[in-house]
Amino acid sequence: MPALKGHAVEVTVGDMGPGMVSRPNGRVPNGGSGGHGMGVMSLRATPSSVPAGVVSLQVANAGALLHEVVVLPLPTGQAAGERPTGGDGRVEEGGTLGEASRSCGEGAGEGIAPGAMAWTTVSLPPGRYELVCNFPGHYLAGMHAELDVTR
Ligand SMILES: [Cu+2]
Repeated sequence: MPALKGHAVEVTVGDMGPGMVSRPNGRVPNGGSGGHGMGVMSLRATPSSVPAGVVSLQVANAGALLHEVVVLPLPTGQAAGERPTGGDGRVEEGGTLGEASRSCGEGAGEGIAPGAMAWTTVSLPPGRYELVCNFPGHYLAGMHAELDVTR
């Protein structure tokens, strides 16, 4: 990965792997509902708050499935995870500010392979943002995190 500009945000995406969603009793450990039988997935960003300006997202896929990270504005009064999903299990991507979905590369691609990294550099004004994985069902399975940009 090349040296990235601006404030770095490390993002780790993950899932419990396909083995965890096909158990004989059809239940997911820890009682997670997991939406659409996709199991429990996660998206974590560190730090969760950065100063306004140039921000570089460095995404590591620690899971067993393809993932991505899309940056969306978070409307006033809405928390991460509250975005409505359509029948395709995805959220609206209107107003997307950036995306990291290219294995071992920058910007938009076909998804980040298991074990691979991806990155993107965006310029963010102060505000609240949500990082999401918009592969079908992944948002409902827990792949969202708030990112706050301060003045
Ligand atoms: Cu995902």
